[in-house]
Amino acid sequence: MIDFGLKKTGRFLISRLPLLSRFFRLEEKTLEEIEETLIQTDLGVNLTEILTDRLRKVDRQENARLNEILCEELSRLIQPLAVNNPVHPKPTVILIVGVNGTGKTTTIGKLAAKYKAKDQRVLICAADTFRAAAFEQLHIWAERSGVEFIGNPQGKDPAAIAYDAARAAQARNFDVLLIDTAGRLHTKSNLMEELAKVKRVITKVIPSAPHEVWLVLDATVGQNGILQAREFQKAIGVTGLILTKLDGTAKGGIALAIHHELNIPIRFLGIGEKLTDLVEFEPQEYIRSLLEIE
Ligand SMILES: Nc1nc2c(ncn2[C@@H]2O[C@H](COP(=O)(O)OP(=O)(O)O)[C@@H](O)[C@H]2O)c(=O)[nH]1
Ligand SMILES: [Mg+2]
Repeated sequence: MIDFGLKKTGRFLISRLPLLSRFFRLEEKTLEEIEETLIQTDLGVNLTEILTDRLRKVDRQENARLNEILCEELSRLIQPLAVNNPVHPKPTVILIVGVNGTGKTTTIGKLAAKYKAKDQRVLICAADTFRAAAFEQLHIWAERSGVEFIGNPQGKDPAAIAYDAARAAQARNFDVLLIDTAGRLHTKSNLMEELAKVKRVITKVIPSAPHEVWLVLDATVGQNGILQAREFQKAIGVTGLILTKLDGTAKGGIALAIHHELNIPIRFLGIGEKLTDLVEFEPQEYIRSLLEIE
């Protein structure tokens, strides 16, 4: 079974649903218990309601395992979303955006290592000029993952830094350019304007770029992540999501809520602080792991 960082969520579900994995008959009281428990894993009200409605209709005479019924119904509700242009021209430019502290810089380090392991030449760019330590933090991740790094510790203009990075990636034939950005400015509209500007200058250098804009969301903030995603989507457009810190929460239902509510594919999950703690999201496997089904 793939490790999606769901130990805590799985354990929570098992402890709250003593009937899980045993034979039972669906009764109204059980359904309410299931509903409450699912909401507590941050599966969201909408998805939970649809799910319990379906469970209500399951033939009550039929004996079945609760987690298997849940798995079957959830799997039907959660279908894979098409990924935006899976094959991109070189250099593939990926802009990483998100609120402060969600794990952008860490995730870039992990992504860099992943691409490098596939023999890709990777350049990572520090375009977060707001946070004082951002340059050095990304530099350390570049060394850890063994990829090239570009930035300007004195730089004040993220668009200028991103511009130089796009030029360098093109001139030096990199396969992938990952750009780190700020998650906080004096105001939200400042941040969105800055990100839009970064996006524009990249397009100036490479007309088809950025090929991806990935939004990093912290799984522990729960439903708030959905609001963040809507804001970023509206302001700059998002082609994929990365959900971090799943290892630290019993609210692993949030990935499915996000998948259900937003029409944006989740690409990766962060399941720890180490270089290798990043896995590709696969909805069906995720549901099985969530419900502790082998
Ligand atoms: N447990 C856990 N911690 C993470 C994960 N991803 C990032 N972090 C931690 O979250 C904190 C903020 O990460 P950072 O990359 O600096 O966030 P940024 O502000 O978005 O760039 C750091 O302490 C990271 O180690 C994850 O998947 N799991
Ligand atoms: Mg950062």
